Amino acid sequence: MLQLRDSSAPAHLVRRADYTAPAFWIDTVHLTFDLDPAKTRVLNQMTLRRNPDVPAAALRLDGDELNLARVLVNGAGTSFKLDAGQLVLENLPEGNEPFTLEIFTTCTPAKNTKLMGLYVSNDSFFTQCEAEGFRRITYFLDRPDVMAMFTVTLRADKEKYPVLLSNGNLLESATLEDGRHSATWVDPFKKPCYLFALVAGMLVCRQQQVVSRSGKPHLLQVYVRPGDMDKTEHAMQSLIKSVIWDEARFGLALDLERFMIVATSDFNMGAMENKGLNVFNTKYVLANQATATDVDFANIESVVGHEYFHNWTGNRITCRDWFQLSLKEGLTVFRDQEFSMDLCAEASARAVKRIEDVRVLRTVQFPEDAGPMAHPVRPDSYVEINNFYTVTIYEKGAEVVRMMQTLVGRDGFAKGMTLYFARHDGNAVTCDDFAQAVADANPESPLAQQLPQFKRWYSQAGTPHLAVTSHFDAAAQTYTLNFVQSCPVTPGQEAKEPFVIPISLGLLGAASGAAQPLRVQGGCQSVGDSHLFVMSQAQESITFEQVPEEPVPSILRGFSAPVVVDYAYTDAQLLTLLANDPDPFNRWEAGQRLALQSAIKSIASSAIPSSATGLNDAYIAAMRTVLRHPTLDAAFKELVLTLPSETYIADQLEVIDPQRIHAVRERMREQLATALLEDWQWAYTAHCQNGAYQPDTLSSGRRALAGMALGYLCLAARHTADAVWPGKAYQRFKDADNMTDRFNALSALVQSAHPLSTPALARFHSLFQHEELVLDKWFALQAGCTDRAGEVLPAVRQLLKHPNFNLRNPNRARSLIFSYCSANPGAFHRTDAAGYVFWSDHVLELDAINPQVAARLARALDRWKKLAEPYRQAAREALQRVTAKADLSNDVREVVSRALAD
Ligand code: B3K
Ligand code: ZN
Repeated sequence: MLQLRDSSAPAHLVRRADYTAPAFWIDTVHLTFDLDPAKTRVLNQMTLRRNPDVPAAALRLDGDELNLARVLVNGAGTSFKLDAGQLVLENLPEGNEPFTLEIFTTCTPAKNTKLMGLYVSNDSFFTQCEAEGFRRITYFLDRPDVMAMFTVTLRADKEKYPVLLSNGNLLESATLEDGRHSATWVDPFKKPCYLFALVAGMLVCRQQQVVSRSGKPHLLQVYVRPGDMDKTEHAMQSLIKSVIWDEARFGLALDLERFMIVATSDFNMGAMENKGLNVFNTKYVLANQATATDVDFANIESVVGHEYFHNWTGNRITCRDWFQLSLKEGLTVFRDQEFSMDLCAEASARAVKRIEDVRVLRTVQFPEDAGPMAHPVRPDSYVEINNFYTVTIYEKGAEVVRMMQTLVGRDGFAKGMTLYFARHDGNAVTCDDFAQAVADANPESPLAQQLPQFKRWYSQAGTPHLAVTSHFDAAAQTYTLNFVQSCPVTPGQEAKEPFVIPISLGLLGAASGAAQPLRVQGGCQSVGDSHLFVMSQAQESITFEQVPEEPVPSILRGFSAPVVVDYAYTDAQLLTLLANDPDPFNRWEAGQRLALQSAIKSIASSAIPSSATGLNDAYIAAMRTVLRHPTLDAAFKELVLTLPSETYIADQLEVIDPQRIHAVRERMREQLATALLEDWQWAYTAHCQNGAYQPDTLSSGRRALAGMALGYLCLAARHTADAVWPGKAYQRFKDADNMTDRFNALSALVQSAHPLSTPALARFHSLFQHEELVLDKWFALQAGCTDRAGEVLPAVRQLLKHPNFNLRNPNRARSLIFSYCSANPGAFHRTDAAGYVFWSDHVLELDAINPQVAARLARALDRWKKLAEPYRQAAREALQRVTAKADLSNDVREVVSRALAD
């Protein structure tokens, strides 16, 4: 038997420009698995034919860590060779007639710690094939533009693996001799191999039938480990809502008789949209009020939706090549965002969702776009495609789709989707094809008129900056806004061309704060209170007429484009926007700008942070007004009162001193805690009772605000030596009937370093020691603690030795190591470099187990070049230490070498 170990094949840059269609098509594939953790046998029987458009002598099939036993062409033995991981067949039948190819291999799922391909988790078998994991199961044309009809037969021990699942419909099942059984599944749709899945194990399921508009019944199933059934109701409800929404909003009905979700606790990412058999990280399936927070419930709804929506955007129409990844991911994130918003009962909850999405984009994607891993939404090259499942592909990609919707309108966008499916259903296509369909369905729209220029959003990396100045002409009663756009240099892209930027605008009266009616110069009539200005040149202006007094501009309402707006707002203007802007996004944004301006001033001043003024009285007063506001809802208040994160503040600065940023922000938190003491007391008391637990937006918002208030009250208590609020927090921690309130109370104690946090943490652990997902929270809270930041690393080191810690489980590794390295800058960036040494040790240790997870951790030092000394030099040394390792994975090597590149 030939053994091939080729995962350490030398790094090879894959370029979009080199795309060629495959030389062979695979029409059908029948896979037969004899499942055994130590040695699984895979028989792969395919029919293939040559692609007459791409003549080639040899068929090259991808493979990785497979043991090859036999190759037959049309039933007879044939010559073959193995070359750079590929199985190469040169003596194939000539002509365009189909031929059969049979390949027999074995693999070792029990030793698969990469969790790509076929692996074992808690004694069950799972697969993960996207992007290139199918080649770890059998030799294949592992590329998304090769779509085949799949039949899958699974054989396994009946007692250990009573449930045998694969894509599509169950054709037959049978009991075999020697205690084994089998099941054969047929997928009625052709699909690329990255959408293949199998699951085998001891699982139970919640199931429900739904009927689509056409009257067809569909069986929905959620499979989990026995013992987790009481945590499946929310995922099932989320799935039902997803089915209904996609049909109502886009006319996209479920095309399968059976749709299954299976949860596993060992998973590299959130979930995977395999056709008809989604595999999920337990984190995005399991929830009940005792173990999951409101945020968990909301995430489950959105991830279940996301994977379900892929059934059309990704599965029915897939990507021609992996450079087109955002074709399915950007579009599907946009769809899941719209789904979550459409489910909101109140308009304010929609705005809250939009703010949360933008916050992720700005705190994670903007830094990515300004760092060494910056890449266009449609990248031009990669070494390891797994490194490109990024916030740029997903979240910025979603913003690009959102801008299209803004430019063609909601109905126009729905028409675009319809045309996209009419043209491309069943095919593997490109981002160009999608944009073309939306434009063609809306020929009069600004999108259609400027399509080639609009598509620069796909090709140019970097976050555009919009410098805005204003001019008020009192005599003429005109108000002009001048816009100048620019985009910073990114790796491999020196010069940028102007983007098409939809800018939603409004004007408020400076004194009254009232929304001003808008009359655009050159336009014929009033356009109401809000105007969409579509900028396409490097510099452009817009003039409003009949403006009696100098107004306050509300720019980029709803965050209508993923850009940075630079406008020299005065504090007074921002206070006007914060109090009055009818656009809730910009209302929130005004508060963020005020806090940011104070933070930046304090960071730049020479005063030591503890005596720096930090937040001014006007800001504090404005926050009090928001907190006590009679009609704003609690979720929105909580967002306004949340200070910009350390990462977001850092992203605004040329040179980053993480300890100074941390100290300034902590000082601001103390100020908010003490200056608003009575207001927090009122807020807690007014929001802490919420009746029977429901994870709806309204009561989630109330719990979030009560949690924030309790956090600030415990922080304030530290300075006043007050024992009452920590005592109340401990009591609430003990008595809470739901995880949100319980965890918020625990956090309040931990984040204020109160002595009661020690018994509380111990109690929490003993209560939930058998709940993996809750233990993740326990680890993450301690690793992410921002108080007494210097003490976090020793605590993390201690927790590494905890019996519940397991580096092989990605959720656990993320909960401890990532929470420290990537989510706690004040504790991670130490002057003694110990945080970076810890980081490099763990990147290397994880790389030997699971390169994909290691490469994510490696990104924690992306922005090292912006660090002040001594951090910068120490970070460089840590990166160099990682690159010096000889047998580093391509995944990690690509990330660290891009970080170190000049
Ligand atoms: N498509 C998968 C992600 C696969 C990641 C591979 N490294 C989940 C999703 O985006 O829905
Ligand atoms: Zn996705």
